[in-house]
Amino acid sequence: MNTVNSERLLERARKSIPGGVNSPVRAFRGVGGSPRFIERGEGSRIFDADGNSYIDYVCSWGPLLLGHRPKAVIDALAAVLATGTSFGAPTEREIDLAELIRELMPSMEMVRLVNSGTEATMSALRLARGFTGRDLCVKFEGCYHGHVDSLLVKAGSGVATLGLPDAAGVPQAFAATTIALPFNSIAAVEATFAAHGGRIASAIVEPVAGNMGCVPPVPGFLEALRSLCTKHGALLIFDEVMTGFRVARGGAQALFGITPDLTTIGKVIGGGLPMAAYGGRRDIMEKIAPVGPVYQAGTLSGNPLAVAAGIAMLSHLREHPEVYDVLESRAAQLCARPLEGITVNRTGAMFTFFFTDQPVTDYESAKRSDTQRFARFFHHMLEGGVYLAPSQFEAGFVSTAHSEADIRQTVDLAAEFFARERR
Ligand code: KE4
Repeated sequence: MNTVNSERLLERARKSIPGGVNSPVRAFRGVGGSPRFIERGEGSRIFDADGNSYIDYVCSWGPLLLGHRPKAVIDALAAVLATGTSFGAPTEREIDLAELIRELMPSMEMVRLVNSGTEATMSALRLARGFTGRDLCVKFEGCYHGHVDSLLVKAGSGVATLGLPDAAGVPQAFAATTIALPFNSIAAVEATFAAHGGRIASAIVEPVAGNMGCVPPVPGFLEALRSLCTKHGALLIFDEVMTGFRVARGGAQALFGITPDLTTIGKVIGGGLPMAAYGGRRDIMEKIAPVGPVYQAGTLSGNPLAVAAGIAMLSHLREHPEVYDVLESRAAQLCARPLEGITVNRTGAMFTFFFTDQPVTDYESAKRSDTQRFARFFHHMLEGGVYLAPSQFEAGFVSTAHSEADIRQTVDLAAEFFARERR
């Protein structure tokens, strides 16, 4: 496969942009080799600077539930461009989108639009502290909630001990406000609330983890988290930036029947434009400025272009619930064939092929995957025209634009890899 132009562009990009990318995972550090510079997308496919085409299972890391350039979104953007790009003042569209979000995710009684998932989670954490008057937050190892200082932490020396910085530049004092626990460990959550219950402002969780690879909750885990938060007066925050409107139209909270106090959403609600939101119980959200004392702001929050794309996306999902039957069917077809030495985790249209023959239920078990073998698989697929997430510890995504033929082509290409390994 000719990648001369991508390689040349990477060399040029590195002179002006750290690693040549505007987000680290895009640099292919997890799999080696040189990232492809993408020129355009259409439906289920992306096309790189050398004219190579790929069936895309990254889908911009989740936003493109309807594939690249869905007509509804493109038409909405064309129309709004005629009116302007930003006003820094309230617009009716923002009300329309907030009402749509509330309709599809009723636990979000009030909504504040922001520009990224990181902004949404950072704001939700601050709001939880402001509402409860407490400082501590519980998170789970392997879950990623954006590059919020206090969430870039790793577990302390033992369960229920305060976190340690997990990235340069994060002060110990910030990390010490967070307790990082094993995902899916009810015992760890119980021990932590027993030790610190009265000091915990919130517990934030990806209800289906996507950022260690796809790891669904074990039965009872989310329920335990819900009841312990209620018992100790802490707020349960569902970070549905990835799962929202993807694993079900109402998100993981609808799928599992759990009502969080706050929810963060993003990705799908922007349809590929920079858009995210946080929201939840009215009594909590009314603590947010200008109504309440918890400050949060944003120049481009509720931006007309992003809001127009979001309204188009969510309106389509509201009017076409059959979308979720298509997503389920395509993803099930993709993950159906048992593969030697592979554990496939999937919830709806998000999935991960872990290169281990053991179950993957948390970050420790995910890390047992053979990342070298995954990297060989990744490049086999890339060379064959299938674009997977360039890391074992990421989720893959199916869109409604993925055809049965796309899935068959993908499954057959993967089978070639495993057959070749056996030779
Ligand atoms: P952003 O700030 O990247 O918009 O959202 C952060 C975020 C928050 N919560 C969850 C559950 C997320 O998955 C994310 C971002 N996800 C990554 C994918 N692993 C985005 C890809 C990237 O970092 O380039």
